[in-house]
Amino acid sequence: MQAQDVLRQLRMPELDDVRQYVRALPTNALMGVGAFAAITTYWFATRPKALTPPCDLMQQSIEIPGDEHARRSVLNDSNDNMTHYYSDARTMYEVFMRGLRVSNDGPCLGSRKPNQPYEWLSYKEVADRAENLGSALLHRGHSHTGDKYVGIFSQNRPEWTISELACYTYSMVAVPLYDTLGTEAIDYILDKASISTVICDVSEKAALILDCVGGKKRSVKTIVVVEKFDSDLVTRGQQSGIEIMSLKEFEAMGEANHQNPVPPTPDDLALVCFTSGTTGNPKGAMLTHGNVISNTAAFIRITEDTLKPSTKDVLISFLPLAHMFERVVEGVILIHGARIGYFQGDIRLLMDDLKTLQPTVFPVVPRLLNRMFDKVFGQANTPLKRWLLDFAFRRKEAELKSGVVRRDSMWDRLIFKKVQSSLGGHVRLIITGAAPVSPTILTFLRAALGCQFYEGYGQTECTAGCSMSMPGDWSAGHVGPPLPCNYIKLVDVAEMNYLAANGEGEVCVKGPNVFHGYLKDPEKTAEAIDQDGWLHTGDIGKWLPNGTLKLIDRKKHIFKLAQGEYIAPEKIETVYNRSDPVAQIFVHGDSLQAFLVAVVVPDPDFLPIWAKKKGFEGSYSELCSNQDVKKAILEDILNLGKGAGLKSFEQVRDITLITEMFSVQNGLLTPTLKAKRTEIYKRFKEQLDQLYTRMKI
Ligand SMILES: *[C@@H]1O[C@H](CO)[C@@H](O)[C@H](O)[C@H]1NC(C)=O
Ligand SMILES: *[C@@H]1O[C@H](CO)[C@@H](O)[C@H](O)[C@H]1NC(C)=O
Ligand SMILES: *[C@@H]1O[C@H](CO)[C@@H](O)[C@H](O)[C@H]1NC(C)=O
Ligand SMILES: CC(=O)N[C@H]1CO[C@H](CO)[C@@H](O)[C@@H]1O
Repeated sequence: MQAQDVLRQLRMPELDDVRQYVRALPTNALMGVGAFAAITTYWFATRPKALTPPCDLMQQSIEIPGDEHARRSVLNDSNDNMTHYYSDARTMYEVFMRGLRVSNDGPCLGSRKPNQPYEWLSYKEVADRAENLGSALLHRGHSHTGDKYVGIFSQNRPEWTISELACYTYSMVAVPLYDTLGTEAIDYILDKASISTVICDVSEKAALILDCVGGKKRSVKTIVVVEKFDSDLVTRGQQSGIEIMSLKEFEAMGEANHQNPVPPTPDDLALVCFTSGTTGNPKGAMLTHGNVISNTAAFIRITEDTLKPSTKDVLISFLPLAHMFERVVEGVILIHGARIGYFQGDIRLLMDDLKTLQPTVFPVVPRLLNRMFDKVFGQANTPLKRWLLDFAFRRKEAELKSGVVRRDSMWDRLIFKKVQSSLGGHVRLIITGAAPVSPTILTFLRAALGCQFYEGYGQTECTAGCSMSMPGDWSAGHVGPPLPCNYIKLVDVAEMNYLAANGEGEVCVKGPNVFHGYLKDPEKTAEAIDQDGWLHTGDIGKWLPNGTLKLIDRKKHIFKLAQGEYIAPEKIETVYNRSDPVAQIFVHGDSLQAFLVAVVVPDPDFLPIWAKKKGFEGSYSELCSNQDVKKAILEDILNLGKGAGLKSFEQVRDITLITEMFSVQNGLLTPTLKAKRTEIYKRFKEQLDQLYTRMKI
């Protein structure tokens, strides 16, 4: 096949220059697949320059003096912490005011109705509405000294950011709520933060708050609803002593009772972000303005020479604002007077929103990247297309390795144009965070999308990020060096054989982005931040030779038995879990005991079949209370343990059978289906204690 045919088959109109170049070559060079050598030559001839990285990419972090092997970014020449970037923007309130000034009251927040263009509120309009809303909150009894927590329970939309700014304008504190917390957790939060006002987007969420409160004595007095609601909701509210108001009414009330702003200081609280962990109730991470500003500043610092945002930039906002990742990205946008366009609230319409908005900034999570990757590969449905896709990827990957990111090469025009224009065609910054992304997918999409594409790592307790990849380092499989706002050190986890001296250990973070503890929870706070101010993340990291951090493991739940042996119960559970009659298992031990015990939930479907083979009859609950069945199950899991190489002290000595499945509903699993170990222990403490007492007799 001739090169021209290959090109024509792809139906790419703008390739005349390439065709001409190809035509000018001797015929034999054009034969077959060999033509691609010529195209490659063309590519070399037109190869662009790499962007200049902000530091030597072979040394992206350096060790700070002291014996802890802590490391910091190389972007500052001293051991100063970076608290802010612009001295006129040291709180989230000032961030907004700066945006208002530098954009000269330009467009700020945009939203759209189905199949309509975006409509924009200007910076001044947003600030005015925030003052009205904030004044109404004060009028209802909120104040920065007393009742300062305000619930925001909404999808991303302009009113979210207006409500948040209303809080900041009067030094009050936003407390984001979100669906996946579940009613029990939401009720817990309302109570913990003594929230008297919740701003909801739709009446369903207001109803959910009423459900949470139920007949209980709670602090909620007002629910403000953005969208339409009916009189039933108002009546239901009245029954619980809660006033339901529309946002419009509420803003009008504020306008009639206007108060002058009471701007916060960097040390004032900005948000309390509740996160659900694997144990117990959600924890409210307290973040100050200074926390958020330092994290924002670090991002701006890293990219200041390669990507400084301007008023022309547009962010597509669809990742939940209740999470700090999206909040920090919005901060970077607002501080530069750029624009935020919200998706319509339906992720299935995101592609349409992208095409209409044509954003330049696109924050993503790995799940979405996986889907994009699958889609691009799905479309390459013939061997030739697949081969071309791979070939084009290899060429662009080679460019990435030399630091070049672009989307004007012939490979972009030939192959990658489609995926690029599906994002609106103007994206120049993508940042992924929140979960690990596969290196293969990251590298492929970096090549395909041809824009600056960063990977960050962090958690709410350090605001959002503590490390991020550097401009120019487009290699995957690490999460970059520490941000300029924090140090990172790795701490020994001896029981898992990770030692700081080998450059491995638990990732610990210290700096002005580290949170100020969990709301009214000194115990959990002390577990997260040690006496020297280091946040312990629970992730295991490893330093790479060029000073970047690679995440390699998660610190497991581990305890010592009385004789001093370390036990990782999850590892043992995974082995025992393979037993046919076992549906769920919880292995328990503590350092006062010399052996392990477990509670087992037999599988309701398999237990009867399995038991019958062993000669036992009866209903599920009869079998579960049959001591001989228990013995048979114990024997089965011990055999599995032996086969899997568990040491004798890792094998359980006895078990007890229970019929209650661990579930999200009964509070024994997290929404992501991980075992809440503390809760499971509490629930079955009596049975577990009995196992120990029985063994001693
Ligand atoms: C930087 O921050 C750390 C932890 O917050 C603190 O211990 C250190 O003294 C700070 N350094 C400077 C120069 O302020
Ligand atoms: C940094 O080191 C890692 C691991 O050795 C490597 O994969 C990556 O390409 C390096 N980055 C640069 C820019 O050399
Ligand atoms: C046990 O096995 C089930 C099904 O095979 C799986 O969903 C579950 O995650 C496993 N649990 C553990 C602790 O390995
Ligand atoms: C010593 C030093 O270079 N400090 C700098 C760290 O970074 C911030 C933000 O760029 C600068 O303001 C400091 O001067």
